[in-house]
Amino acid sequence: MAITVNKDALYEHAEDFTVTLGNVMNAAIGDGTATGTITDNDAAPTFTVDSVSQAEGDSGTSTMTFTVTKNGASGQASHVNYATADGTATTAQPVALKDGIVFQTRKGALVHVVVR
Ligand SMILES: [Ca+2]
Ligand SMILES: [Ca+2]
Repeated sequence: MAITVNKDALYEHAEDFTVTLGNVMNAAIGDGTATGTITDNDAAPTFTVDSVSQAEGDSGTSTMTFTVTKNGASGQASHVNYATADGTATTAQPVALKDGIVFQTRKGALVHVVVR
């Protein structure tokens, strides 16, 4: 027997199905069940984040927004963590750094991460 497999370009888990023998005539069924497994051959999507430059201002606080993009098609949800680290701007200076926020996105979605 031949089973048709539909190809796609989505990153996804392996998928399986069952084949079962039945309605036997003049014989008996021994092991009459089999599993077909379709393993995925597509690359996992990637996350990218763009650098941001913003004027400081003279008083109060402002928000700096970093855009994280998920690149590539996927048949499943993905998530990524982010962390900030001191550079020449540190937590002792006007920029208060923050980390540990998890965001989740599905294929093609854009997520804006706000660092306060
Ligand atoms: Ca494929
Ligand atoms: Ca696939």
